[in-house]
Amino acid sequence: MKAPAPEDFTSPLHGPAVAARVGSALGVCFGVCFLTGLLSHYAQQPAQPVPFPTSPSWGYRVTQGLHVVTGTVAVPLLLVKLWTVYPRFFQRPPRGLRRLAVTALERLSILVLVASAVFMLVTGLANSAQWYPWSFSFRTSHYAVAWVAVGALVLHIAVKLPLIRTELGRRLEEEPGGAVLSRRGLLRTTWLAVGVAALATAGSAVPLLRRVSVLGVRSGEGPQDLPVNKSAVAAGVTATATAPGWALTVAHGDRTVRLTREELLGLEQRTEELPIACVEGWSASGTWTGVRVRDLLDAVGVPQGSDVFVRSLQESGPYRTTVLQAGFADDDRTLVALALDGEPLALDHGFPARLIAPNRPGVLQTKWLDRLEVSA
Ligand SMILES: Nc1nc2c(c(=O)[nH]1)N[C@H]1C(S)=C(S)[C@@H](COP(=O)(O)O)O[C@H]1N2
Ligand SMILES: [Mo]
Repeated sequence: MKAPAPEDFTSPLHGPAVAARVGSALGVCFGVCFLTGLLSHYAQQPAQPVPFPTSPSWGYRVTQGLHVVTGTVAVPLLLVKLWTVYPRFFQRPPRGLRRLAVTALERLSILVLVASAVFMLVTGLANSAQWYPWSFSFRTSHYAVAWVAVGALVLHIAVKLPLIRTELGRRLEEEPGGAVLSRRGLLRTTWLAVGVAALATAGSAVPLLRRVSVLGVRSGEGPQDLPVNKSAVAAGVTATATAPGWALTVAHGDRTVRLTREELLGLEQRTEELPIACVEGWSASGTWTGVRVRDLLDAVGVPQGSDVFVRSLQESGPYRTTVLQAGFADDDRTLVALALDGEPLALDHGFPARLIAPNRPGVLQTKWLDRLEVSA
């Protein structure tokens, strides 16, 4: 059997008009996804040469929501884009060494682009569904491959720019009858799929959309109207978190205070409305009451501008410890929360006490606190 040639695919759906339009939308999605991803990666860096801002408190909620929505929307766009251009895969290699080399390089760059884009979307989607079927670190690999994808994308756009400009500048005439699906029809269907994907994901970050959010798997469950990322049982802290002897240790060098929950409740209580914004894209706002972290640091003489090492009762796992950078530690809204929406914190939300800070990725909002420490 003879392999097909690009000329065998006569449908205009495989032409450059559709590819340029869908490709442009895909480029915008990848761009937004890349920039918001860089931001999220930086926010999770323990040492930050430029301090991550603590305001607006909902900033990370918006950027990470956008990250997951643009990533999800890129899936139907990438599928349509690949389908429109796949006949080019069957192009015969040209004659002549020079042209052959150029073609080989171009093909190689496309291969890198497609492979890295698929990797980004698959790992990202799996992560936002809390499914980790691999053993490598999600954040490290997702971040590294993002640079490969963007590099290959920039090269691809540079090579295709003249074609893209011509195609986008030309009006898309409805082709004379006969076609089962017109180019405009395909584009309309694509935009519709994009809209559905966006709505289905955005619901986990936008309260009004929650009911239509079928892909927002994490929305709505959990006590106190807030989703739960890791439960107390899963973290193995049920016994230690409910032990009557629990106390929060606040240490500055060898100056140490230990405060029971009763004692913490006896200190000045502050109430802040702050969101939990998970890297997986879901987010929800809560009204938190507890003690200002800065008040606790003052009690052991911690100077302004100090990073705080935070430790959970949880005995293992990547979120057992976090660094609360100075900017967050000194912000008046950063609390050791004891209550949520006027009720004692649920065990799954970090009872007896959890950290909550403005504009901070959910992964760093440590639950089941054990110790806050600044080295002297
Ligand atoms: N000790 C500890 N704290 C943790 C986690 C964890 O696994 N262990 N998960 C974090 C993540 S990923 C998120 S999104 C938030 C979710 O808080 P919630 O479960 O109260 O909504 O808690 C954070 N705090
Ligand atoms: Mo999270």
